Amino acid sequence: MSDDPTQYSRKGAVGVIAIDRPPVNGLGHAVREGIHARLQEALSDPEVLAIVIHGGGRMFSAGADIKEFGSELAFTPPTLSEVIDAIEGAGKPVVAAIHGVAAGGGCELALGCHYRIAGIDARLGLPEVTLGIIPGAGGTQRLPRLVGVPAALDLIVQGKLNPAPKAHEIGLVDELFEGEPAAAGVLYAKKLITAGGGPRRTRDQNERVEAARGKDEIFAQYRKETARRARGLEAPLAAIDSIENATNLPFEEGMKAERVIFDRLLASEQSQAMRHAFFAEREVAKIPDIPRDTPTREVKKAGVIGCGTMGQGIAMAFANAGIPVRVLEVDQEALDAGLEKIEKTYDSSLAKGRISQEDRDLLVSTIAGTLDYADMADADLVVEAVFEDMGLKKKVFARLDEVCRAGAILATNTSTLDVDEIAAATGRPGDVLGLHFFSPAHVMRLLEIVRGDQTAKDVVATALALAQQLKKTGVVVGVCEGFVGNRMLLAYLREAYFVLEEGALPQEVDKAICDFGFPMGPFTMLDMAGLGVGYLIRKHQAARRPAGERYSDIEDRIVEMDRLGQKTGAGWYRYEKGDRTPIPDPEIEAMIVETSAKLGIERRTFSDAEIIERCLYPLVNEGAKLLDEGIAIRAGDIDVVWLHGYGFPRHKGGPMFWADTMGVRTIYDKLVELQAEHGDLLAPAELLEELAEQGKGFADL
Ligand code: T1G
Ligand code: NAD
Repeated sequence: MSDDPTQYSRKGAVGVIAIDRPPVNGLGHAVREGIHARLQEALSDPEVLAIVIHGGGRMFSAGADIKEFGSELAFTPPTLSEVIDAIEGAGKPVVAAIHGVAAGGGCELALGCHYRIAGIDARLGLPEVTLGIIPGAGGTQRLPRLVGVPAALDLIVQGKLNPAPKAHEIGLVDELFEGEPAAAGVLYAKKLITAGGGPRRTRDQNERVEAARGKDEIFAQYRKETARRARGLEAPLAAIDSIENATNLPFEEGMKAERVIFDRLLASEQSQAMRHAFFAEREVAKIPDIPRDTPTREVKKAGVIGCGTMGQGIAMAFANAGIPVRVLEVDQEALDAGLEKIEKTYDSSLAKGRISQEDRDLLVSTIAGTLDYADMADADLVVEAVFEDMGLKKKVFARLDEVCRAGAILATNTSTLDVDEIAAATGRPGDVLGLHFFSPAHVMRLLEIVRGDQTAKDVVATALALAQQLKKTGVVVGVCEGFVGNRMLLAYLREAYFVLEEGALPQEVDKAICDFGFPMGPFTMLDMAGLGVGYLIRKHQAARRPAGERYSDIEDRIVEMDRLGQKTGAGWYRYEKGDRTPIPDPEIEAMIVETSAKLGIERRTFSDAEIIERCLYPLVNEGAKLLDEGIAIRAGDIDVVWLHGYGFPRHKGGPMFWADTMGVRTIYDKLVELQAEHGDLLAPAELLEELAEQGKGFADL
């Protein structure tokens, strides 16, 4: 075995197998082969009375090597199930010593061992459903035998990693340890030998599955909740089926059934989409001209200018990451109002039991208010979040340029404005970039990192590191109006408005988009975000709109009726007091119908498929333009922006991945058709045309 990422050593009567395949000890073919061979070595060594398996580097194992999926190697013997069966059937006790993470196949490997010990800060779980599959090497059959059906359902169907103390509590782990896994494993194995502890096959421990045999109500109830929570996802429901099999079928039959389900899901579009999302999320941090080891600047103190909707959330994002932050406002009244809202938000988290009183007090004390720019002098990074007005933002940046220390990073949270023009208001454009948070900023995971023409590489690298610190997904984008997310959003909304003028109603469009997999449709989303920001942006754009270009003013008229959405109890829909359920409003429907008449448009019905085409194809088309212009580095980055910032369904992989599943040719042809009918706003992007003609997709870029 030339490429053997496993090592074997003996510590007295204990044989030690170490997995050493950075970065995450993925159980690719070479690793499986190595473990299998080392196991035979230990089993055939008469001196060895017990065996320990542990991982090298930062974890036990992240499971099957996802990169091998779709290649022959994934199923070249020994398969993972064969390796696990060999361990389980061993005549000597085998101990899994887990540190860092044991996920998926890594956890299944441990389930096949006779004993499991885990580092106090380790995490264990079977997150396969997050990849659109189910555990495929016995996880759905062995886990319920160890922890019982309810705990197994929670772990597998929700796909979360459990902290080791919890894993110990439910019986997944036999003992917790501190320190090195190899040493802890050997110590435990020696105790076993002394105590005469022998092999203990998980497959034989049937008590806990028998306890749930025939209790269909457990599974029926879980299916009901899961169908609601994981709307449209195949894997979570399939996992319930497989766990139910564990209670009703003999082990081997349950294993066979698990394999059938696994293979079906592995080939599914949903799983391909979710695996794409997994790797796309990891690719976003790789910037072609900025090496991963580029030194970053320290961000230990932060500042925020403006404590409105975004300023409050941004300040809380810093505080939640343990970074002390000062917020500056125009006057005491505005400052007090902003700080009060922050306290209220933490108080509601306290009331919901999400944080303790102590945490609440600490977080609130991490945020301080000021009216004095001098208090920004020692900040390492300042984020501006004042009104969306270029003149005002330039004034703020000029002031920050005067007071902030050399080397401080100055960021703007603008949604649409030109970051280079803002940077030019300072004498240090290399230290300026956009940090585009999404509302609510302390919750939404996406952070668009807007790289200006002169933004220094270490500033971009620092922003990427900061995104991780704030538990956000940072995506680097170039400067253009609306950057990646909002620019595509505008194309999507534009067509949604036009579809209303041509015959659909808000609730029909929202239903089609919801059924597609979004958490909500455009009109419910607009009412939730507030119609004010969009109105200002459209007013701002009006001056530059080409004469004669089609424009729908329905939403402007709604805003001018002081209907700003949920916060005013009415927008596209109306809302009962204290209730966020959108209620179709005849007044708005009448306004839409009257608009069609005024425009001379004969209204018609729209199928859900037509609504999807009309709203999502232009969104993809705008994505293609953004790739062409180099505003987005990769198609996968655009997918990550939409998955984390706009609720694009993960089981569709993101707009660009979805476009490939639809076929770029299909989308191109449809856009050509729509352009002929509705005008050049729907003209296909050059890149889309190129790919269509070459029979390629965005994945080929
Ligand atoms: N296979 C291949 N590559 C993987 C991988 C895996 N399982 N897990 C991580 N990587 C790569 C990742 O792309 C990145 O690469 C690097 O490792 C560091 O990852 C039969 C079939 C373990 C919690 O779902 O959740 O087992 O970008 O940045 O933040 O039932 O990685 O550096 O080139 O995420 O410290 C089930 C997936 C597989 C766990 C660590 N396993 N991994 O997080 O590092 S299916 C999972 C994670 C399975 C069996 C089935 C996380 C992590 P690069 P990272 P991290
Ligand atoms: P907002 O109106 O809620 O808050 C702006 C705050 O800035 C107000 O509290 C105001 O008092 C303060 N302010 C104004 N002039 C100031 C000055 N000279 N010095 C200090 N403070 C000043 O607006 P918002 O929604 O928080 O938006 C802020 C910025 O974030 C805008 O650029 C907007 O485009 C952008 N943004 C908004 C959203 C969103 O969903 N609301 C999302 C992303 C980005």
